[in-house]
Amino acid sequence: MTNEQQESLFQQKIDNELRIEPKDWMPEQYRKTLVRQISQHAHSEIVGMLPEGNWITRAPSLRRKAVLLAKVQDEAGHGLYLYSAAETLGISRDQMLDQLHDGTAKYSSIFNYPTLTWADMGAIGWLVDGAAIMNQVPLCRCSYGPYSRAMIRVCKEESFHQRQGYEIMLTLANGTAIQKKMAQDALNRFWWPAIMMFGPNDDASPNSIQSMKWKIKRFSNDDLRQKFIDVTVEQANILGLTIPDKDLKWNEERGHYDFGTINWDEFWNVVKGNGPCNKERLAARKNAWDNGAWVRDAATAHSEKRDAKKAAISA
Ligand code: FAQ
Repeated sequence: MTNEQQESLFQQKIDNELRIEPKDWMPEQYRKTLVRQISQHAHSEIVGMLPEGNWITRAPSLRRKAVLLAKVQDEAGHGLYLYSAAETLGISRDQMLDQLHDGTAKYSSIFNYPTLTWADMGAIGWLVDGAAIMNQVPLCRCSYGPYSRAMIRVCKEESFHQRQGYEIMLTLANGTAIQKKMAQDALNRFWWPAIMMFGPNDDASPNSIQSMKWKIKRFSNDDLRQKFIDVTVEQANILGLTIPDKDLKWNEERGHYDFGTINWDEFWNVVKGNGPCNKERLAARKNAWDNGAWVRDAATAHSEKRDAKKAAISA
């Protein structure tokens, strides 16, 4: 079969909503796109543990601490499912982590902002996990089998995360004047970075057209951003908080909210490594990797010893 025939069969499979599995033939660019997206997604989950990890020891009650701890552990789990899904494409976890540590792989811009108050745990759950769900539910139907299956469990857990954040915001918004102010301040700081999570506008998104043809992405960056804004405005109204966008207005004709201009200079600055916490986040990850070297070495030595014992018994 020629390469063109293989490509055409591959596209037919995708058009017919069949899943592509690890051992199936796939174009090299499809494999590369998935490695890029899935590994960046995995890195986002584990770097995303850091801003919240910062608050585990300072959660205001035992209940809040237990819930936050469970959420952060879920994020570690998401990272592991996603690294495993990417490994089925022929890249090792060590290679992916090298790419994170040397800055060649990206992770979500949102995790380069600091978490200054407890209300930030509410804003992250409500807005960041809310945006993550909007982006990730369609990924449950991604054409690549291992990624789509991993996303089903991730999304179930993300919806618990979103609710824990919203509940924190609801409690603060109905609390004292100072608590409400704290919630508003967190919304002010996280709103724009959260809507940047969806990536550049469609006309500045080099990967979208091909990724949509391959059904890796089902919706464009702008479509998902709009959906997120439309549902979140209503949630902010229930909280009695104000979204920090003076241009936010219902557009009857479009059936959507119009919103203000996103500061793309800020976005690209953060993506390029110059956000408020990029250096701190990367240093924390590298440190964790170096400090964990003895655990990886011990596990490898144990497994070699076990294999050697088995081999000696069967000899
Ligand atoms: N940050 O052509 P596109 C979470 C890059 S998980 C940094 O539109 P694409 C859970 C993009 O990589 C959050 N870089 O790219 C949680 C590309 O660069 P490259 C992560 C960004 O891939 C919650 C370039 O810009 N979610 O939050 C960003 O088609 C709370 C051009 O962009 C995922 O990873 C950004 N925001 O669309 C954890 C979901 N946006 O690679 C802890 C899966 C774009 O060519 C606490 N990923 N870039 O050098 C996706 O859906 C897609 O990859 C997009 C980007 C939509 C993120």
